[in-house]
Amino acid sequence: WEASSFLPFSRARIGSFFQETPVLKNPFLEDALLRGYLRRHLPQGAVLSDLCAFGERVAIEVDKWGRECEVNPPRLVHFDPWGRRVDHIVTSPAWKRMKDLSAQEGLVAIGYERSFGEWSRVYQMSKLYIFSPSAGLYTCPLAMTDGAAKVIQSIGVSWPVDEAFSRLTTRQSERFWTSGQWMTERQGGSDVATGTETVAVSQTDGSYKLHGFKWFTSATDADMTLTLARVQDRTGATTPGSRGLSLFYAEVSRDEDGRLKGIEVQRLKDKLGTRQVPTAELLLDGLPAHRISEEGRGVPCIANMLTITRIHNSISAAAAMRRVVQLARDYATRRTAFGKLLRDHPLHMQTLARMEVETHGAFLLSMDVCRLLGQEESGVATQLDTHLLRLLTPVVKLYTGKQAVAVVSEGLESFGGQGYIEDTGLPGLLRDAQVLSIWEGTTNVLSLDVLRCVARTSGMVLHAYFTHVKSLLAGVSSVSTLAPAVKAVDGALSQLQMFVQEAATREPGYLDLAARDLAYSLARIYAGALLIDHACWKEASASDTYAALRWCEQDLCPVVTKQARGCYDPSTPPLDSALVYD
Ligand code: UCC
Ligand code: FAD
Repeated sequence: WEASSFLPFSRARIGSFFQETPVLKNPFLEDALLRGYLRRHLPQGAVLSDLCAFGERVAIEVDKWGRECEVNPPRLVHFDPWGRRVDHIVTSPAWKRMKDLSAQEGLVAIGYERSFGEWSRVYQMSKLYIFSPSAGLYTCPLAMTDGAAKVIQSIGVSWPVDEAFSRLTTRQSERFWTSGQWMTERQGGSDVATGTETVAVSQTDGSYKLHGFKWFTSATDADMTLTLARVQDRTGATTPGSRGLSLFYAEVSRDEDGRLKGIEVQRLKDKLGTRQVPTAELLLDGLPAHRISEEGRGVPCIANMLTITRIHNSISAAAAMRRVVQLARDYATRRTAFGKLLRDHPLHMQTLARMEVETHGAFLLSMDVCRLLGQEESGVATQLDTHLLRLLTPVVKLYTGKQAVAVVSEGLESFGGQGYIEDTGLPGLLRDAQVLSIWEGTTNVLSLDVLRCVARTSGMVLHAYFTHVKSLLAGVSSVSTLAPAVKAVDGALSQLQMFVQEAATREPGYLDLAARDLAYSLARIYAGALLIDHACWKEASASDTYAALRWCEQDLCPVVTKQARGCYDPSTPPLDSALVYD
C-alpha cells in the first residue's frame, strides 16, 4: 500500500498534468483591428465605452448562456397532457435571457435610433460582432428582426405594421418582438419564384388567410413573420413565377385554448449545427395575414430584408473567425509540445497568422458594407455608394461565409485533438459556421445574383466598384512598403476590367460559368484595397501593413486565371458533367 502511493497512476490518481483551458477574454479589448477601425471612423467615447463594457459582459456572463443554448436545445411539445394540440416550442432559459439582453443592449434598436448618424450601423454591427460567437445563435432571430424592421421602414411605418415596427426596434425587453422570415418551401429555397405554393385567400375585411407549407422557418418562437404567398383571384387561380408573389405580415399568436392561430408546427429540423435555434416545418392552415407589398411585388419588397440578413451573416462569419483565432492564440500561450509553447513554433504561428490575415479581410469587407448601409440610411450616400452596397452585399456574404468555414476548421486543428471534443465548445463553432454559406442564399445563387444586378444596372454597379477601388489606392505613395500590395491590386483590377469587357462579347452562359470566380475576384480585390487603405491610416500598426501585403500575395483575380485555362469555354459543361457522372 505504501509503495503504491508513489505511483503516478493508480485507481485514485490519473496523472498530475492537466492542460489549461483556452480563456475567452473581453472580445473588444482583444481585437486590435476592431478598436483601430473604430478609433479611425467612430472614435466617440460613448461608443467605445459601451463596446468595452459589453465585451466584458460577453466574456464573463453571456458566453455561458450561449453554451447553455447549445447543450439545452429547443424541443417541440405537440400535445398538452390532455391531448390538445398545442405545438409549444420549449426553449431554454438562456435563450430567453438572450432576447431580453438583445433588447436592453439595443442590438437591433441602435440601427434605427441612428444616434451616430451614418456610422450607427457600424456601431450596431460592432456590437453584434462582439456578441455573435457567444450568442447561442440568437443573432439569427436578431438578423431577421432587423430585416423585418427595414422592410417595414421602406414601405412606411403605418397600420397594420406600426406597432410591430415599434416592438422590433425597442430597447424595452417586455415589449421587444422578434420576427421570422418564411420564404423557403419544399420545391425551392433558392428558386423562390417557382417554389412558392402558399396561397393567400382574401377576406372581406381586406386581410388574408394563408394556406401553404413552409419548409424551413428559423427561430420559430418569433412573435411575427414576413412571408411570401400568391394571392388567389375569385376563381382560385394564381399567377405563377415571381410576378405572382406578394409579401405578407403575420403575427404568431394563440387562441384562448393555447393553440397557434392558423399554424401547425409539423416538426423541428434535426440539424448539423445551429441547434440552439428552433427551425421548424410549418403548415399554414388559414394563418391570418396582411399583404404589405403591392400584388406581385413580394420579392423586390423582401429584398430589403435579404440585404440586412446577408450583412448580419457576413458580420457573424467575420466574428466566428475572430473568435477561433482569439482562442487559438490564447491556447498557444498555454500548450507545450516538443519542449516549447506552441507560440514559439514558427510553423504554428504561420498557421495562425494566415488565419488572422483572412480575419482581417473578412472584417474589413463586412464593416465596409455596414458603412455603406449606414450612409444610405442616413441619406448621405452618393449614387456610387448605393451601387456599391447593392453589388457588395451578396459578394461579401458569399465570400465571408466560405472563409469562415475554412478558418474555423483550421482553428479547430490548432487545439489538436481537443478541437474535436464536443464539450470544449469548439466543434459547435464549425457546425455553426457551415450554415453561413447555405442560408440567406447559397454561394452559387448569390454569385448569379451579382451577375443579375450588374445586368440590371447596365454595369453601373461595376463602374462604381472600379472607381472606388481606384480611389482607395490613389493615396498610397509609390515608395511605401505597401507598394507590392498596391501593384498587385492595381494589376488584378485591370485584369478584371478586361475580363468584364471581353466576357460581355461571349456566348450566352459564359458569364454564368464564371459567376463564382468573378464574385471571388470582386471580394479579394476589394478586400485588398480596404486592407491597403486601412494600413495607410496614420495610426495603423506594422501588423496592418503586414496583413495587407500577405493578403495581396494570393491570386486576387481567379476569374482571369481560370479563364486563361479555358474553364468557361463552351466545351467545359459537358466535360464537367461527364466527370461528375463518370
Ligand atoms: O435562409 C433564411 C433565413 C435563415 C436565418 C437567418 C440568418 C441570418 C444571418 C444570421 C447570422 C448568424 S431565409 C431564406 C433566404 N432565401 C434566400 O436568400 C433566397 C435565395 N434566392 C435568391 O436570392 C434569388 O435570387 C431570388 C429569390 C431573389 C430570385 O427571385 P426572382 O423573383 O426569381 O428574381 P429576380 O427576377 O432576380 O428578382 C425580382 C425582383 C427584381 O426587381 P424588379 O422586378 O424591380 O426588376 C430584382 O431587382 O427583385 C429584385 N431583387 C433584388 N433587389 C432580387 N434580389 C434582390 C436583391 N438581393 N436586392 C435587391
Ligand atoms: P436548392 O435551391 O435546392 O439548392 C441546392 C444546390 O443547388 C445548392 O448548392 C445551390 O447553390 C445550387 N443551385 C441552385 N440553383 C442554382 C443555379 N441556378 N445555378 C447553380 N447552382 C444552383 N429559409 C427560410 O425561408 N426561412 C428560414 O428561417 C430558414 N432557416 C434555415 C435554417 C437552416 C439551418 C437552414 C439550413 C436553412 C434555412 N432556410 C430558411 C432555408 C435556406 O434559405 C435554403 O435552404 C437555401 O436558400 C437553399 O435553398 P434549398 O435548400 O432549396 O437549396
